[in-house]
Amino acid sequence: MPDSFQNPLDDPATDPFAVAKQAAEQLAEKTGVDRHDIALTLGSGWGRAADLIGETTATVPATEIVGFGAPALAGHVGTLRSVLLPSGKRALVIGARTHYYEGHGVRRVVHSVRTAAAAGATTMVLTNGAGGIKETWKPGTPVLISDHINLTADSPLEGATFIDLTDLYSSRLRELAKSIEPSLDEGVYTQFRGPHYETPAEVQMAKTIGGHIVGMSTALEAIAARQAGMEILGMSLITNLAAGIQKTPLSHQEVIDAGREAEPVISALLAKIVGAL
Ligand code: 8IG
Repeated sequence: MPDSFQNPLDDPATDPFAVAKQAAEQLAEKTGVDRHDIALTLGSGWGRAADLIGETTATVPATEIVGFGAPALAGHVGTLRSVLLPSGKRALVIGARTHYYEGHGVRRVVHSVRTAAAAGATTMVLTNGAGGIKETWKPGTPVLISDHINLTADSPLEGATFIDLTDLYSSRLRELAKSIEPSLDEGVYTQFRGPHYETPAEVQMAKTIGGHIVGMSTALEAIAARQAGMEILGMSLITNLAAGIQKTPLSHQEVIDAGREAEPVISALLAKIVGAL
């Protein structure tokens, strides 16, 4: 890698899968766990699930693993945790999401997913905080992602790589989640580039084309997870109604507060679901 690239993923000549393999090796070395079975990306509002799913056996700052950068937001903890589940399975908890809006390119966005796959994970749990288009969803409502619309105009796939995205958010895992919490609703996640929230007109567009949830993550990660052959469970915490659906302007602080308030409940729910995976 030339010295001019701080992160090898930023060098177009680098194979991102080779970097993910190297990252998985470093992770195995630093955690003492050779293989992980399940990986979870915990978005805003979901962080506490890491403490509830099992016993954390190792915590590694993401910056010590190749391909990961420093966290963009102070509230986004940049760690990778290895957790021993009661079932004996090993979970990799990714608290270090790189968002597309950070502008480092899609390779960096999906690096954690590819690292999890290279570490052996066959199930990818993707969670996020998001805006809701359905008026019946109050802030604090957890929702299963049933499908997505990718409005980033980008893809983690490079070159002529054609990957089927049917049943991307596993109907089997959605049914399993609903067997644990029958009141869980489902919706189509629409990934916008951000970091601005949508205009009310854009929210109406998302609604018209079949979206129910608006957010700034997850869809690109899900595509990479499918490419890696993982089974995907996606969940959104509705922290706010999308612009124009709620009558008052969106405030980042309100979003944070709603996430904080819902966190114990939804984290406990996620822990139950993970226990059944
Ligand atoms: I939290 O209303 C959260 N993230 N795009 N729109 C988009 N992302 C979000 C929103 C929202 N709320």
